[in-house]
Amino acid sequence: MASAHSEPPDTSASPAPADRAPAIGAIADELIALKLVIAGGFGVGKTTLVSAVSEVRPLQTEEAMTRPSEAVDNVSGVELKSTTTVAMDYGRITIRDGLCLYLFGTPGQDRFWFMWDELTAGALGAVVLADTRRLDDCFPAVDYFESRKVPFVIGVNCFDGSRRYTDKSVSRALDLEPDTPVVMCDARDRESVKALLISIVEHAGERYAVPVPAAMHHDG
Ligand SMILES: Nc1nc2c(ncn2[C@@H]2O[C@H](COP(=O)(O)OP(=O)(O)O)[C@@H](O)[C@H]2O)c(=O)[nH]1
Ligand SMILES: [Mg+2]
Repeated sequence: MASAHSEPPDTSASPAPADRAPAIGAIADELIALKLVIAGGFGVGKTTLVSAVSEVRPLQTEEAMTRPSEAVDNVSGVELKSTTTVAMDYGRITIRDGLCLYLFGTPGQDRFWFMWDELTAGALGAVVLADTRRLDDCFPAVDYFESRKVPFVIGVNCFDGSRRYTDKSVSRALDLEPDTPVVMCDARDRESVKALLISIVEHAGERYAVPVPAAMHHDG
């Protein structure tokens, strides 16, 4: 049987400076818990994504949308959306033995901006979900993470019937830094979301120049 754990982290190299990044390589044999933020515009599929992969019953704070909030939250282009996340989504997924990802969804509505700093504190990175029919909606999240140097990937949630774009054209349209990955996904599909989450862990690992644990070798 091929071992997925054959490469212990090289501890002989000089240790990473303490002020650099979460020491994700240093504790490869122990439980690693990483925090990820799931961001993106209103109705893009954040709650759906967290629910699709979470092993714990996602803590959701969906509320039926009231008439007064309809005026505040822009629902144009978001079909059949009758609930809204009033605070945040929370979920957990085990990628392999010993590697757990904790997911924190941002509230989509502009009036909850004040929560983003709290949510992002201590996060390894972020996923910005995008809907190509409303690409502009993810600009604020892209700006937020770029300006704070938080590694992120774009997850293009491919809604049924929406036009397909290449990762390059999405990257150009959002004016992303060239190394920011763009990953096509289906927020309803566990394996698709898992692949998206692995891509952010790997991207953050490269960004921080920390050996990403053999953890990333996953079986299906
Ligand atoms: N067809 C399709 N519908 C989706 C997908 N992702 C989310 N939805 C639907 O889009 C609506 C908004 O999703 P939601 O997760 O609440 O968005 P949020 O505001 O970002 O949390 C819900 O009715 C979902 O069922 C998808 O990938 N395909
Ligand atoms: Mg939501």
